[in-house]
Amino acid sequence: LLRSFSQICRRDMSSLRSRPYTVVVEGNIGSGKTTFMDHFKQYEDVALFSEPVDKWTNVESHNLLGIMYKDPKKWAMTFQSYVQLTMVNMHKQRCPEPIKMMERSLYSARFCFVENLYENGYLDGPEYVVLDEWFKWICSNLDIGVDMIVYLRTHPEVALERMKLRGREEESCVSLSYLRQLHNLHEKWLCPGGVPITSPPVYVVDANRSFSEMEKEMKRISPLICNRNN
Ligand code: DGT
Repeated sequence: LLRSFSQICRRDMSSLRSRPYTVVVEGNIGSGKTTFMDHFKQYEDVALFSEPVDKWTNVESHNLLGIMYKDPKKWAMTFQSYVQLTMVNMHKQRCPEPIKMMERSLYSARFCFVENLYENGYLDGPEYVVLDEWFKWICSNLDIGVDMIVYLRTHPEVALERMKLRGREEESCVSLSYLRQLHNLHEKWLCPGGVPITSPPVYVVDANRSFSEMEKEMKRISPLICNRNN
């Protein structure tokens, strides 16, 4: 399945671009995706699409993120099903600007979170298969390709510190071991064998550094995203 990821993105590239140049910002919980994306607010040709956490915490007044963390065995399937819907919506949302920058994607939901919940026994076989069938159908029938991934790579310990500092109530039970598992799945997907995949190109950022140091990195990466000739 991981191998088919490149094919999904390649196939879509040849399909006369029914979508804008799409950059996806990935990284563990607390890796600094929001801060990274904030930097791009200054560019007129970039449209920012933040992760719909507000929807996840309030679907007709149900806090799906909260109940998923409280009782994953009971609610993981419901939550992932909704994440998948909101992510497809984000991939397909109209974007008037030539560059679309998204926080996370359908892919991290599938390759990192769904995988992790299954490996930990929070999703049963039938639930996992149904989510996967939906995922595969979406990939085969909708243009949800990605042109570039920015991977904010952090030590899980650093991610934990930042997450605690932010203090999102739903995440109070998130442990270091959970962040380690998610970190390993991001690595397996984006940097198998320690080397970033090339299709779509993955730009790896050492996001352990302070936010002021990260500013320099953001300035360095901006021209790669904003001044392309395609
Ligand atoms: P940042 O700016 O790097 O600190 O980003 P965060 O931590 O605000 O955003 P993110 O995507 O890492 O996670 C927001 C919350 O939603 C966090 O508790 C993890 C959870 N989450 C995101 N996507 C999924 C998913 O597909 N499945 C599950 N179970 N949780 C998810």
